[in-house]
Amino acid sequence: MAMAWDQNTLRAKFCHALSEMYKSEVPLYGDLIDVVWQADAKAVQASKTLGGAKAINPDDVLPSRHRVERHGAIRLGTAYELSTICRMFSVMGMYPVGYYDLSLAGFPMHATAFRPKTQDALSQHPFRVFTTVLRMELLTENTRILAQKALAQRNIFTPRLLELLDLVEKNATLTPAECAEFIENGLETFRWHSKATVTLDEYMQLTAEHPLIADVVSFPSSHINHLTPRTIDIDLVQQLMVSQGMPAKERIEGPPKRSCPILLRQTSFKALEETVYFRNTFDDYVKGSHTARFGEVEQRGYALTRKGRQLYDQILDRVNVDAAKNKLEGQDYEKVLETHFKAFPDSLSELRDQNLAYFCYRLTSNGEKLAEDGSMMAKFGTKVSVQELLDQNILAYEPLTYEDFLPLSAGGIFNSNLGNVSQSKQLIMSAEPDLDGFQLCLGTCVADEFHLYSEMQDESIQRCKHQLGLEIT
Ligand code: OOG
Ligand code: NI
Repeated sequence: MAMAWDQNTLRAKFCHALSEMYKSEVPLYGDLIDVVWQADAKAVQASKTLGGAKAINPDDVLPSRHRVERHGAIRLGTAYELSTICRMFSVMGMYPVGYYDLSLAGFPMHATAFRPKTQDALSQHPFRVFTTVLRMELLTENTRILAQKALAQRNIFTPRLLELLDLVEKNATLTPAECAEFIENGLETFRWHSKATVTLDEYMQLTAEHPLIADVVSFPSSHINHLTPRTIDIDLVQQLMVSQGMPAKERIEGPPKRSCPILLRQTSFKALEETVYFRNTFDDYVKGSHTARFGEVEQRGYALTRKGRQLYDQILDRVNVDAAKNKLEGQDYEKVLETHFKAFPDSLSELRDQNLAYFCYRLTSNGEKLAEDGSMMAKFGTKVSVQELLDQNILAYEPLTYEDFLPLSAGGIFNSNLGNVSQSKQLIMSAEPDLDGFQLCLGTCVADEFHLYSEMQDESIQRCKHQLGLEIT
């Protein structure tokens, strides 16, 4: 009899298989994983020596959640590719969350992240895939025609994968054997192919307009372009990458180092130049090269509310205006970044009081005792505020982790790996975000990430309320 499949297990297995494939394709990625291990071991050791004074999120050092890739990224060309990837990821419990307008950073693309949506699924296996798709309307006409022709000739999904998608949608079950086939066939979509589907001339034309267009359009699959483990000390990883002679990106993207880490900080080693064989007019191949694949590291901080995110965006904007005006780079840029970010509160209580971040609430041991002996009603009546329960040491809170991405940081990662030389820059820079167009290609809606965090926060309050037998206002 057919068995229902477990999405979390399938996602974990797929991520593992993808990681093995990528390590064999890009050996430097394996070296990066070693660097992350070294850095994390050192950070844990340093924290012990300090008597644990340096805060380390216990979730971060749990091997089960931490020692796996947190995300990967792919770039797609058509609505068909995007909607089919959406079907494929949903089998693994990964759903489109968030809309990212990359024209902000000068790229003719927009994106979403396919990821687990619940705290339970995230903690079972957090893997997600940042997925971009070309915006044809932002290409010049000649390039668009060439891109559309090349994309129309490829199918990045194996016939068996497409059958399995139909099957699972019809029956809502997958047998263990079908799950194994799903992984094997699914990997083919992400595999690297050194034989391009275009000629060298066509490749040059695409690259001249934007290297990213060439990366999306020239190959028979949508190769995974990077995988990203999580670290607890990204500054140390950056330092180790440089000292071990890895081709590290110049700077860490995102906010500066703080006592309360917010959102996301990322760095990478730069993409490698790889041999590619381009189609020749006579059905043979000419040798050339392509640069796209790299390895990345991320350190995750707290999820911000819309208000917190607005403040983050405003500050980053000020930093970038300042940096552009004074042509700041390297250490000078870092200093300005740090100075401007002093305007962002850096203590848990301020972040909470000013409604800048999301939190998960739970009962303290004192709260649990009170809940057990049923004396809450007598003490507070039926209605009481969260603040009062915090003041009375009945509730405690901890920040929710940011599970999403940042478009400008993504732009920085793109840039250090591809270069930003666009012939249709005017078109791109004046573009508006196009969420409707994106959702039309996707065939469904993207979830709003703020809504998901706020739901998690509310649910935690509901749980406390239930345990205490109170109405919390
Ligand atoms: C995606 C870059 C975005 C991140 O970590 O921000 C990304 C890409 O290079 O295709 O993965
Ligand atoms: Ni990434």
